Amino acid sequence: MKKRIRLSKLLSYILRHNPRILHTDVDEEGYLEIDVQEVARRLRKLRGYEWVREEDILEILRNDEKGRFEIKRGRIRALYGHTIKKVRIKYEEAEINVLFHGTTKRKVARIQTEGLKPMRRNFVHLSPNIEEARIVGGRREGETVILKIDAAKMKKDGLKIWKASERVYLARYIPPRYIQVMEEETFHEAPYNE
Ligand code: HQG
Repeated sequence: MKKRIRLSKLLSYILRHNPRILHTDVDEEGYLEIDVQEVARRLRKLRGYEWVREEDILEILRNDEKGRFEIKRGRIRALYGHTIKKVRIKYEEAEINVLFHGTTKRKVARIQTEGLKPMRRNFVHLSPNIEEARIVGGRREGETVILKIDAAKMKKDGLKIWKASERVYLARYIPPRYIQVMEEETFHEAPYNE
């Protein structure tokens, strides 16, 4: 794997799940308690990361194509994906009618009976279009299935959905009645949110 991607994945892991790797913690907004310069210094102590400079981290944070990170006053955070329970980021509410969730075929029956759950993370993660959902589902082994979520109906019923980045939306839980399993033949009906 390329050095840059390796570092990006490590930063995601630290910020979302395990800041203790850098002998520090995140606050309730998800920001790491040490600044980027100190992050670089501590990363260099890890085997395989002796090359990391502050600029390498900044470049990854600023150019991440999925909007994974944010930096404020020299401190960094992940914007979604957390398993750390105390992290409570203030997201804006989503203005979107339809969302998608990419998963694998073997999970579908359970999702249809019990709904979409956050599992180990703090939120259920959703995509604004089918292409994105396909990438998410495709990370896992097995046939990808795309679920269509009626976000407009959820909102009408008082259930909240938030926007974490241009490519990632979040919900606490999606009850089965808002979930529809998509068949390949209906994919051409997209785009839905224009
Ligand atoms: C499934 C990555 C059985 C769910 C991605 C998923 C995303 C259920 C898995 C982001 C279930 C959880 C998050 C139920 C949900 N029964 N299975 N009731 N409810 N599931 O990794 O959405 O590149 O926590 O379908 O691209 O796959 O890292 O969620 O398969 O944006 O930035 O349980 O992480 O972003 O898996 O991925 P995950 P996810 P990054």
